[in-house]
Amino acid sequence: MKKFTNVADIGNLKEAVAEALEVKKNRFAWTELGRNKTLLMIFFNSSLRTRLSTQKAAMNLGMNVMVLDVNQGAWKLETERGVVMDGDKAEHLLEAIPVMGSYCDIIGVRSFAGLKNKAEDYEERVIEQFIRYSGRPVFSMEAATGHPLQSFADLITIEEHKTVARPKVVLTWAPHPKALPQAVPNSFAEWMNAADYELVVTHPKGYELDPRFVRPEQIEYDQRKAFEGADFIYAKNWSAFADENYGAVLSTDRDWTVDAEKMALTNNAYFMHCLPVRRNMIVTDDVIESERSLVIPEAANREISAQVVIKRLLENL
Ligand code: AN0
Ligand code: CP
Repeated sequence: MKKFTNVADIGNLKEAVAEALEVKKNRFAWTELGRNKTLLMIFFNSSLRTRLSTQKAAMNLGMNVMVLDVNQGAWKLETERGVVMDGDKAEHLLEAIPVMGSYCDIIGVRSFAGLKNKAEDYEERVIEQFIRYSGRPVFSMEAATGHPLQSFADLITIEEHKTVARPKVVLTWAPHPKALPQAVPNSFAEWMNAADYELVVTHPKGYELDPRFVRPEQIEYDQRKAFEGADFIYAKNWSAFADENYGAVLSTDRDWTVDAEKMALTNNAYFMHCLPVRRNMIVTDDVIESERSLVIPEAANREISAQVVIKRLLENL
């Protein structure tokens, strides 16, 4: 593997899950692979899970790890070419990227969608520049349009808990006070479709995702109807994707909050969320605390998905 930004990069999903379960059983079996190799993790945005699980995964492989929070202590970076840099930005990404690449063997990048310029977000300008100019294999730690390490961990978690070959998985929009990217739902849909599960996506009108990820026939606007017979409920908020209101919060209607009454419509479904989650906006306390909640094992599997990805990048150095 040369880079990891989407499901295609990981190849056969059955093989990837099998490798993940092998890694999970014996995570210190490859400590020689990463010896004297350095991972550089670059964060343009906040993180708890990605920061810790990815660092742990790299340490399991024997690597050295460096973490840079670009917005804390580094020079403010200009990302547009051709700008007269007479403002507050002291350095250009076009120098910063090859410099960062010179100190490491592999680079992980977190760079969220700005939600202001749809073309810029959906062209993945920041991570694509890292891929082009760093001279190193690059993996996404959530970029503008996808969060593949999360979706891979979600897939592992579902494979560990499913009781039928092709479970019904429901991705439900839920309310949140602030505008959030579409990265998590985009990737989740991409990976669930690649795994050939029965995917149903439910959200208020206006929240349709990129049809590259969610086919129109997979949408059910009636949330309660969507929940019927579900084996897994995956909750997430996202902002509007459509050109006319890209990045907007169209609704904060708490009638969409996942609660016990709606969970009772399912096939005793498991509840999933990538975290961080706002309780009693996205999901009620009792549902997230219930024995069917998978949020903690799901987060724990982030170490495993990251270890498989970094392991494959190391194997290809
Ligand atoms: C981010 C998002 O929705 O993309 C990160 C999720 C892993 N969430 C928030 O900013 C709350
Ligand atoms: N799920 C996830 O990526 O969490 P963080 O934003 O805390 O890394």
